[in-house]
Amino acid sequence: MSEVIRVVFICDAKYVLPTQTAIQSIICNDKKNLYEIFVLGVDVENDVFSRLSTKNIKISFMSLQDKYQSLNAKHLYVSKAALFKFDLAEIFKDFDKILYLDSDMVVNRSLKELYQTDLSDKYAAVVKDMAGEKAGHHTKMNHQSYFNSGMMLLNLKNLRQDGIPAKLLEYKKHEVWKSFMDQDAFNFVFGEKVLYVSPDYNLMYGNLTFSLEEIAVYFECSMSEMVRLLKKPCILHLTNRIKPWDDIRVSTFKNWNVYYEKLRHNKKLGYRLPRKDLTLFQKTCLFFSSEKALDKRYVFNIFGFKIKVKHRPLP
Ligand SMILES: [Mn+2]
Repeated sequence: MSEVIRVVFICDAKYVLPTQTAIQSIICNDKKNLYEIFVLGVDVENDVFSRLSTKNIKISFMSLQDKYQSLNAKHLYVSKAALFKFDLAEIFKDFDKILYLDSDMVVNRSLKELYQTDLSDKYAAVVKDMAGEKAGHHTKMNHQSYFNSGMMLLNLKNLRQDGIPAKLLEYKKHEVWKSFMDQDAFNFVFGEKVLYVSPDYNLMYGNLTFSLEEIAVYFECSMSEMVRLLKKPCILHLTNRIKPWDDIRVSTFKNWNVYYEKLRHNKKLGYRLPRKDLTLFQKTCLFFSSEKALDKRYVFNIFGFKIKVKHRPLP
């Protein structure tokens, strides 16, 4: 019997839809391996996740707020979501390993290969954060590298052994660093006891505002390999400042919308979601229109006919 792939998402009220879409993307790309997906709700009461379970993928929803009420008061500088994230090794006491994923992600392939990564004595398998490193986030903690905490294959056993959850909470002493609060905490506390894996497993599209050559050199892979990864990474991290569920114009919309459409048509969801992309009619109008702003009313002429098109306002 193959190993169960355990995945955890932390979801606040604003991220219900992105979390459902991320889960849908996992469902679409692995019909074979067994998964247990946990959604930890932060101020989310409604379980709109477990109903999406399939033959091989069991989804559970947990709302843990009570346990953290007192903690939260003591750690004013840390969000509730970060408290959960710091405490994953304690929340999942019975497991030795779990894959933490941000909700602003889509998965384009099976997670089996990543999940089987041998962590040995490391705390986590992570991907380097090129933008963070170029901005020098690692230098303030005297580290050689800086990783993104949106995808972490966590070695829960070692984290518990070394009392890491408590150390992550203690990190609030460094609140002066402000930016990337929880990401800095993970970098600071994990130190360099992390295993760097391919950017295939956390491709931060919105952050990679560098030339293809720079990116390939940074991640130590060939240009052609980098092109392949950029086209369809195993895990696409929607790090754009504007998210595809808010605006269809962002570069990652196309990839994200594949799974959003599957979710929309998933009968188990039990309610109707609005379509996000343009209708064929709107696309045709746009093709003939000289103006490309999508959130306006267009008036233009085709063979002398005056045509008005009003785009749906972006949700
Ligand atoms: Mn993220």
